[in-house]
Amino acid sequence: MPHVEMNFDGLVGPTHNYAGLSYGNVASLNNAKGISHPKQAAKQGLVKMKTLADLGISQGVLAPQARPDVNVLRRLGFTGNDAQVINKAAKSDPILLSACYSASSMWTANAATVSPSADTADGKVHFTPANLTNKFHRSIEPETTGRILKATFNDSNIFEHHAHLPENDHFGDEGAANHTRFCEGYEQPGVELFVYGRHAFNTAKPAPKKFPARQTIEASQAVARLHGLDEHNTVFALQNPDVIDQGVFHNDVISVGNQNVLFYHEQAFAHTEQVLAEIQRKMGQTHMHFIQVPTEAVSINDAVKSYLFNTQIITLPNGDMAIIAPTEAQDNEAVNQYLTTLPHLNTPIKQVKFIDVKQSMQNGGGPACLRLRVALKEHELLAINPHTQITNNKFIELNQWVDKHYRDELSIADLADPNLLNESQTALDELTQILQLGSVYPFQLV
Ligand code: SUG
Repeated sequence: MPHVEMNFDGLVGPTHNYAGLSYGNVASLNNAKGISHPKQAAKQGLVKMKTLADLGISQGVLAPQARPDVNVLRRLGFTGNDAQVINKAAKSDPILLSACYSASSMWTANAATVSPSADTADGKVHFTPANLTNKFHRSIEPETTGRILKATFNDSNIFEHHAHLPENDHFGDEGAANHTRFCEGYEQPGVELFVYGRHAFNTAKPAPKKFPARQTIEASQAVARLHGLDEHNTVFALQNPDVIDQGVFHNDVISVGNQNVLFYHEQAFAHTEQVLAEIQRKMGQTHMHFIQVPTEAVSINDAVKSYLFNTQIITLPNGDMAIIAPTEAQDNEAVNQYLTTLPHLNTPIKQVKFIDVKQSMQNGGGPACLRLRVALKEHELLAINPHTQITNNKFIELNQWVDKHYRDELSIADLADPNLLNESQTALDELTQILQLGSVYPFQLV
């Protein structure tokens, strides 16, 4: 196997809950305060990883974050031992407590932006954790994300890890959710598409009116600079502000790419023709397949509900592409009809596979949100921490670990229970041994 694009899925953490924290994300708001099922959520995620591994795709796992984040609660003035901090926060600000409990790090498309070595000036694979400034519960992820990435890609001759961008909305960065890469073969130089929702320093430019644009062009440009990309291998595209206002809070809710394919909704970008022309020009000899889904086939509302574009397009070992869609896409009549015809159109996509990630979907996280893509050459693949790869044994071991530590159900009221912190820390401490990550969590660093 000379080169691959690996998917690193986020393992759903033990405190998975529905707190309604993401204004602009329709599913998160609709399911606010519902009962969550952490054990089922983690198992759905593991089955997804195993399904891809069984299809012949290299699959890895990224550890979740330690929650609740008691250090943040302390920074915000809650005092005493861990149990007292939680008790006090539960009484005086339960919404803040739920934010500090969020298992949102499962959506590893937001963990970082990754540029493969074929694209970067120094020939290293570059990682920049996303600062996620737009949502408080997510803005507390990047430091631990950085440590988990370093423990997973732990060879500094091969992997370059940057600090997350300055923590201000001007540099709001949501990572790979707004980034996709086109290439002929994964090991060959590609073109990286950065999609942004607004200009921070130039407020005269178009921007959504209702929901926030989480990604700025300033952030996208900074990441490209850090990664040693330049004009010839980058395209910056403005997301259509009107669709952000309809619930498309990340570009990966409205478009997805793989190799020479861009699968996108007609309304995804502000200047579609220009964007497509620039991608094709920069791809040179490689013929791009631009698969446009018209509004008359699938409305924005159906796209947002079904996550048709939050699918993973993967290249199977035989060279065909498959689309991995959530079962919600099958349940939606218009979308299911579209997906039934897609393999018969003249495109590289030949198969559709549905997977059940409902627990994540109810917080607005589909198959593509749950994974971070890392294109790797053979020697780079060998340099990854091998314990983070999903094999049959690792799948069994992680399922046993979930069975041992996770609750079946969690309500928002349950978050007031300090035992949940102990359970979570015990589980994660054991996980760092299973994945051989060393000490990555704040509670392990003291
Ligand atoms: O940031 N939901 C996440 C979903 C992220 C999806 N990622 C991508 N599209 N790549 C978010 O909005 C909801 C948490 C809550 O409400 O409990 C949440 O954080």
